[in-house]
Amino acid sequence: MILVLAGGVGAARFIEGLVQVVPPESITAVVNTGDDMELHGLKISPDLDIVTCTLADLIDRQQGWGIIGDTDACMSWLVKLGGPGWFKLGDRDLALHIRRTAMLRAGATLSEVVESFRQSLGVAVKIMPMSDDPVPTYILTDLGEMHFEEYFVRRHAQDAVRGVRYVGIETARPAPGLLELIAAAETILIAPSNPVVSIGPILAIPGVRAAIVASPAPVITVSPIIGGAPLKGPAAPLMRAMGLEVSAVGVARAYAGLLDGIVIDQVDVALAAQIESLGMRVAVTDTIMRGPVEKANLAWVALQLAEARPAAV
Ligand code: FO1
Repeated sequence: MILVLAGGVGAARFIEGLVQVVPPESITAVVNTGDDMELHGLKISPDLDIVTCTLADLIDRQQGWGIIGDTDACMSWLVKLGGPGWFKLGDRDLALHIRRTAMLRAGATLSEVVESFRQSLGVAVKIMPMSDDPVPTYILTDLGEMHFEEYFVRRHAQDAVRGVRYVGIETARPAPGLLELIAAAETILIAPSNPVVSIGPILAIPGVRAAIVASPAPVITVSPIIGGAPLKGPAAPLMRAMGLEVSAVGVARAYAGLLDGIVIDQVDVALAAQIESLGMRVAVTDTIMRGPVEKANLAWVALQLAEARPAAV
């Protein structure tokens, strides 16, 4: 079984590559819930929905989130009635949040909701949240602390980042079965997601990092930073705020102590020696997932790097 630590858009695309290389049933995606929030009285789980809907081939591929061909009739009325309009929720997308909120209110856990949606939408890859406990990510700015989505979507990541806080992380429990999956995994992949606000929360769940260190599985990541910048999203200011250089080297350091290998983009080939000196293997390839072929190649290279373990001494 291959375990993938996943954020949103980049992770979903990477898993679309994996399913071309190994059976989908052999993959379990552990997804960040730090972006989760309540809006319009609804429980919203952006990364879980992005991964689930991408793998169901229902995602709006141009945006990377939301449902393909969705409409915004309800959203326009929500705004007309004085509701917040900064987080775009399509009519079909809203069904996910309405159904999730109803199930949670009826006593279901987030894991149960995710499993129910996965089956309803016909996704073969197993999907689970990192935790069933709320662990919202807050960004500390000069205006005070705000939820990550307020920082990123509402305020367009314009505020200087003074700190990042995973609220409730101290008492958050790994999702049921997660620690066992980590121990049983034959390979652990850290998807090309934001190291600070997508992968960071997963690794910060008490017990997760130690379980990964104790696991015999090789741990491989794919750098989401290419040529000193992410393709999309606020990884640069967030990595800088955490004292991480915005490069493939910074990504290698972000997961220090966990990695057996990292896949970096060909534009960063000059960084390979420096990263290897950190004690991990490096593979260099085209990491920009333009289409299915590039996604499959990237997944294949990552799995090859996992298997290229040094001969047992
Ligand atoms: N991102 C935006 O930049 N603007 C939006 O209006 C927006 C709405 C949205 C609705 C549902 C959903 O699942 C994701 C949505 N996202 C939106 C994406 C999301 O903010 C980020 O991509 C993730 O939280 C980061 O991985």
